[in-house]
Amino acid sequence: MSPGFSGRDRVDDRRLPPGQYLTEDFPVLSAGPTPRIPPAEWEFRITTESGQVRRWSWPELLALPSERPTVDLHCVTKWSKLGTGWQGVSLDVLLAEVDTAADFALADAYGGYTTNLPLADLLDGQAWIAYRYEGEELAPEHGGPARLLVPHLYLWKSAKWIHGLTLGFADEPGFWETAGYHNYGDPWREQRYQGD
Ligand SMILES: Nc1nc2c(c(=O)[nH]1)N[C@H]1C(S)=C(S)[C@@H](COP(=O)(O)O)O[C@H]1N2
Ligand SMILES: [Mo]
Repeated sequence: MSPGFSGRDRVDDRRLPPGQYLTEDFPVLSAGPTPRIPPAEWEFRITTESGQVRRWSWPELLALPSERPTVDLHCVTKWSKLGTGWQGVSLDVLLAEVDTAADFALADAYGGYTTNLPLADLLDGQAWIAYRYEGEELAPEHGGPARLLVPHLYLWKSAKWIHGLTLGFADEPGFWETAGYHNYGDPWREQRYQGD
């Protein structure tokens, strides 16, 4: 049997964006040390364009309705991991509680990491504040206690140790976007670097 002959492999090929390879393990990619945030001190906040701040404590986040998405992950360093299982709160639920007409979001993480996205990419079932992975608490090295999960974009957009979102009308580049990575990062259009 040649590789790629079975139905299963063909399905996997269709789920693999251009230039990516499949991996079974879950690599850790962090630009700095892993912050340790005690849940009692953790909070998630959304700051709107008018300067209003909506905050959720850890128990408040856990009390919100959650979803269990199964998604494919695509890292710009070219590994993809298919069918990963998460639990978290949809950004639709959180953003419904703020009054905004903003076009862009800048996500910021404990430790200082930032990444920017159009607000539309956080809506309509496309993004979560994820706090469980494959039935377990999310490990600190993968962003625990909670991370942003935006699987339709390259994984650098999924800020680990998420702390908040700042909403506005200007698109402010984040950590990797300032360093030359693509502003949007669609893996299916292979938007790795500025100019792709
Ligand atoms: N806070 C923070 N989030 C981050 C990063 C980081 O360095 N700091 N790295 C990003 C990159 S480049 C990738 S590929 C993924 C890696 O997630 P993982 O370590 O869980 O595989 O996290 C993203 N989120
Ligand atoms: Mo990455």
